Amino acid sequence: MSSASTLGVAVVGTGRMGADHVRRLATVVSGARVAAVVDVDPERVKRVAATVEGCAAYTDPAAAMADDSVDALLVASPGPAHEATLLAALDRGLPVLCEKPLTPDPESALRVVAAEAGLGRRRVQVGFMRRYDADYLRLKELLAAGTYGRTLMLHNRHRNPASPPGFTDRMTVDDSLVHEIDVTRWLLAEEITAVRALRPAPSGQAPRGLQDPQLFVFETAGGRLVDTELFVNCGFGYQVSCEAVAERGTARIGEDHGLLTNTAGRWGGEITPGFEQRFEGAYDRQVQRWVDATRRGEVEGPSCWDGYAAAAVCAAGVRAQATGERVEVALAERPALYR
Ligand code: ISE
Repeated sequence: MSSASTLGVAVVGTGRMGADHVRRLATVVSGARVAAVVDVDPERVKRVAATVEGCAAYTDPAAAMADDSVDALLVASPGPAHEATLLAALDRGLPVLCEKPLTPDPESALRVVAAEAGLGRRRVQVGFMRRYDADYLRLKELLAAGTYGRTLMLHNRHRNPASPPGFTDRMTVDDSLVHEIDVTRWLLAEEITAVRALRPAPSGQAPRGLQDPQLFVFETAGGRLVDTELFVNCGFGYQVSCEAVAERGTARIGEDHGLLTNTAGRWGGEITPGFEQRFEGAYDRQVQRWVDATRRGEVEGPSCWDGYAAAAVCAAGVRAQATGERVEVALAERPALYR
């Protein structure tokens, strides 16, 4: 580390998530400083760098990696740019927290897995932040303890108020459903083996050409079934919930409304407007834990294998979406590093 006291982080990509991580590293997380920011847009990167004292601005990740004050990378650039950045970082032995997706397809994700496995030690953590959400952690603990017997099914709901411009059917899988894919693998501790995609009557609020809502069904290696309603233009707020059905009980998270009001003959509460608010605590915990582990010279959390496995299920999901058929997931052999 360049400074004994803090981890110098280069944030690669300063769009919606990247800018939020810059703010988080600069004002919320302890033990780190934003040493550099990188973006292909030279104006935007200068603007973001100016918000943090002593922060350098680059338009090329390689230049940031060569900067002596940079000890680690937080990658939040668009998915297709991840592979080149990750391979260069692995080449230099730099620790990385990489926003999901690891890469947008299983082939490139497998190349990253192979590069890290070749080093013989983990360097990369993938930003599946739901694993750091207090409610998901409680659910994981309950299911792992087996208190209600074996888990048989999961019912997920994933609703966004509106999809960003240019959002495609494929992105509903790669950007949105990918969270339920990771949560399923993590909560049930087994791989997803097949995917089906169903199309209910489309909402009139969906942008032209986008199938919305959708219903996905996963089968897992242990014969469990997991369904997910994905509705990315629901219009009313951001809602993510998960109900686990076990042999002797059920458990549900994501229904809490925070402040409840009673007035004028009605009771009510508020729905979070977006994922930054809903998962604020999870993002903070994820980045703090990454900084702490990195300063100890360790890597924890979701691995490149998790990123690859999610990409493989996404590929099956996209085919299921296009064909209407049940599609089996093709998974490579898991390298020893990730067993
Ligand atoms: C976005 O990229 C995210 O990661 C959010 O968590 C998810 O809810 C949203 O649907 C995605 O577009």
